[in-house]
Amino acid sequence: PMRSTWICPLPADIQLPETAFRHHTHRVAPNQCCSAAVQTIDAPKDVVWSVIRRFDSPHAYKHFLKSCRLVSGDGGVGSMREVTVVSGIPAGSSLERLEILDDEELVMSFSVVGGDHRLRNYISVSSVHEAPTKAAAVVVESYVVDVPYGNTVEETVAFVDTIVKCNLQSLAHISADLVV
Ligand code: A9S
Repeated sequence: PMRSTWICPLPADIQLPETAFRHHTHRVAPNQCCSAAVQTIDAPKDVVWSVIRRFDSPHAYKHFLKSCRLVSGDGGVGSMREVTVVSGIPAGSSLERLEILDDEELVMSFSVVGGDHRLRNYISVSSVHEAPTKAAAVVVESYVVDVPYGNTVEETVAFVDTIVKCNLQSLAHISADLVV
């Protein structure tokens, strides 16, 4: 019988406070996979955080999303949103719950609780840090998700990593533009 294990997918050599490793350590079941992406952004961390913290507005920087509406809550922890996806993606909508919104530590986390797509039990955690060279920020985003029936871990990680990296690049552009 296989049991779930605790995994931190961050590169071991990355320069981050110890708390970051804690926020990005996930419980991963045998039918799940876990990965992370890191993005340096040419903007102060508070500017980056101001974009990430808007649970009602993920389509401000996630280009695969067409619209978002809050279906419950006011944008605080426990709020639910329904996002719709742009055409060309094999999905229609996703129902998501805000799990963590920490304005002190700059950590946000949401989980996918429904929708017509294949990323069952997706959980994402994002944290914002000050880069060693001050004016810049470093964003770390990690996730856990079920490996869809008929797919491999490698396929699933490749698919999700592509979306997450794309979102982080877009976040970098939008945050940098807010500074100028
Ligand atoms: O929204 C995110 O932060 C990350 C991901 C991986 C979102 C993926 C997605 O919204 C699609 C882009 C529609 C792809 C979901 C929930 C399922 C997909 O298949």
